[in-house]
Amino acid sequence: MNKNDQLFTRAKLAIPGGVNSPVRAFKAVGGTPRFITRGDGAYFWDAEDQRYIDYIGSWGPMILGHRHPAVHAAVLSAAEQGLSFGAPTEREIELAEEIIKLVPSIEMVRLVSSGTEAGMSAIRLARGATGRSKIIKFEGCYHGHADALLVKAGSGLATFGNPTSAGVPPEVVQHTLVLPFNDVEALEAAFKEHGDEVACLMMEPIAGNMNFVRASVPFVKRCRELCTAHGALLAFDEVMCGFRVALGSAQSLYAKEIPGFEPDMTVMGKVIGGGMPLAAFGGKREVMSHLAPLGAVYQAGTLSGNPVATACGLATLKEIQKDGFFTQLNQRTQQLVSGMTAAAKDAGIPFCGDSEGGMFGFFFFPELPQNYAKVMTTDGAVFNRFFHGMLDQGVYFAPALFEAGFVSAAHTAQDIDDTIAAAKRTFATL
Ligand code: KE4
Repeated sequence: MNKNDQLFTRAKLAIPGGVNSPVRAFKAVGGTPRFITRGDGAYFWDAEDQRYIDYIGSWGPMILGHRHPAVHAAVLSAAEQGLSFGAPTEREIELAEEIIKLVPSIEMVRLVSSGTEAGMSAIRLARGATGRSKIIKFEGCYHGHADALLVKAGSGLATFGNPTSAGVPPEVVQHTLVLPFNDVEALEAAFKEHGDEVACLMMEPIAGNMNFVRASVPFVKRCRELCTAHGALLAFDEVMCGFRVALGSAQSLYAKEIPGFEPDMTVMGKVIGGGMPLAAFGGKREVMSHLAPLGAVYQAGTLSGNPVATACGLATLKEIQKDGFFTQLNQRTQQLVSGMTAAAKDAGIPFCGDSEGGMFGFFFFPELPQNYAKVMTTDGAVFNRFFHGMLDQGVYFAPALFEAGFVSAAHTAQDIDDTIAAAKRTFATL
């Protein structure tokens, strides 16, 4: 048994499934998960000291690549001052101000420690602010594992083919309407029947938990109009897209197509923490003012706004604002997707992909799927053979069909070319 096998055997004795988050267990793709010892730039190394080009980036946070000097310097110097105080610090204000500056729809923001916590809190806030109970989410979208949102989630659950989680009592999800993504008709019907009971509609603008499925512009426009018409709050879950697909996040891309478009609330995570436990939810002042200690909606957290995490997040947000950052990241990611698509074509394999900023997805289909039902028809066996073919050549893609991939600023044109060459060789084996 090699070191990864040994570690996995040991891990499974002490930790359920040997992992602290299900998708890491390789259950969907088979084989032994790689136990990572260190990362540097676009790469990380496993317990066998095997190097991989990393296209996970911790599922989004590592947009600068691993061990960015300015980020590590900021984290180490913050740590020198103390790890956590449970009292307000100036850096929390700085990070809040930075998020507000970069995402104009956000007038106030609350920092928390995970995307799940941010999404769960946003739902409670929407319900408290509107006095309503119903929420709308979409099949294939994942907003963290809070009970009310764990219904037909598109991340780990969909990979296990289990549309709802055990342990969620039916009464907890009775207020959660799950609609097909990109389906305006179903949306209209739901609002027609329940519109005035809906507290909020939560959506991933680009569904990275279905690999990579864009909400169409007409669909987003209709979500906005119907929420406005019925007094429901539109919540954009940008935990994955936030500061990843564009500096202004996904909502800035839709605002280019829909004049004046803004969500009422935004949920963020991943990149804003730069790899440390930090997430956030924000929105209009009159909505956010319902939050304790100002208002009646309770929400709290021991490590919320943690001083080391905020230093990491601030240093990360500083770097992504540098000239040309997203232009180059966009180019690199597009180079990857078009190179792989061309290689698949040459091998006669149905394949398509899409990308925005540093986020990408690909499918073994001739054209991009628009919803969860279509994504579910993917041939998982082909995907799994592709995944392992690339892994064996030192290229680490998401170990699950329903996950997006991520390119960092540290990935060079050579890394992309090497990845495409590895894909050529792998396609030939399919
Ligand atoms: P966390 O609680 O994992 O920080 O965030 C939950 C979440 C909320 N919203 C969106 C759009 C998300 O993508 C996520 C988390 N994404 C998964 C990957 N699909 C995290 C990886 C994992 O579960 O291990």
